[in-house]
Amino acid sequence: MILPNSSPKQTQQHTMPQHTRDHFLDDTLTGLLRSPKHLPCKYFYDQRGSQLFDAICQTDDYYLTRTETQVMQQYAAEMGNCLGERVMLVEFGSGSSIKTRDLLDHLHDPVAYVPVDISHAHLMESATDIAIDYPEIEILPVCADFTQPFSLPTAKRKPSHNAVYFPGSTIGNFQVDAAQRLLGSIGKMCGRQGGLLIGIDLQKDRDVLERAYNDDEGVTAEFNLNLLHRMRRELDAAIDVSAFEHHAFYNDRQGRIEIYLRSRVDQTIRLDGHQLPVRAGELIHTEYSHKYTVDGFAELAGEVGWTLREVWTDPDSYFAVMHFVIL
Ligand code: AVJ
Repeated sequence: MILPNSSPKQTQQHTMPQHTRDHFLDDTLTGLLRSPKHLPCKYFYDQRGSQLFDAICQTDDYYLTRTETQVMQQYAAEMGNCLGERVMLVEFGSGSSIKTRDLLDHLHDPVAYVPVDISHAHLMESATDIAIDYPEIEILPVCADFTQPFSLPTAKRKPSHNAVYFPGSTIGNFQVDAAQRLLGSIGKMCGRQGGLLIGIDLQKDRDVLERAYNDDEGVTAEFNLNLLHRMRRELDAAIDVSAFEHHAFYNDRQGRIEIYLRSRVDQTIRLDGHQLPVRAGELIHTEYSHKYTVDGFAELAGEVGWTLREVWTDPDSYFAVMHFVIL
């Protein structure tokens, strides 16, 4: 991978992905030996999974990305002002970095942009695209699993402060206690004067939520099932993928969408010498997507040191982008 040489300011930096085959195998085995069975959603995002996620974002039913993008476009200038001068902007789960552009366009003399993503191919592709379009910003891609500690790269110029941009309501994938721990460690990583600009999917009508995770075109189902295909591809697992189906619903007591793979038949998954029986109708949990209220999320973040500065939402209040600071 060669980054374009349009500016001497640009450097390339990327560590190897933390997600070796061994981690995938370990986590998969551990999850399938548990009862109820579970597979971590972070493994959705291989190359195919990342493509499928982008396709989900294009469906009519999945309102999140579209709505968040609208909010970003409408309020990017205000957000840029809030983030302040000479920021080093670190993006968690940068994916294809589409929404980032609105923000980058409105930052004031940014010192560096650090996209962090688990998918190496996706990361380098989008970092290259950004580097072409923003030759004046130092781009420092980091391939990492942001649920694990990683160190920030050093920019050539000294930033006045660090800010994390965490879009996409990805924080919703974490259980509430884990989400809070992650928010706390983001605070530590940012340090003094740290900032956090985070996208949050808000609680709303059940029908709207459930349609978003059961889209008409079946892309979300394909995305979920890709995890099993990936196990076959990368771990040589023996699975009858065609006997599994996508199952997603809103749990309003917990305020979250819950996503499962359900086997239609009794079958045995063979993985790394293990035989893992799956009963007909049994569910394998793959993902939670928590939905918050603005106040509820502000309280959660407040408990680990973040002070809410500003909130931007769409007219239907489907999605919020919230700006926090460390005082
Ligand atoms: C990428 C975490 C925001 O929870 O809505 C989309 C992932 N899963 N459809 C979400 C997802 C199923 C998505 N996030």
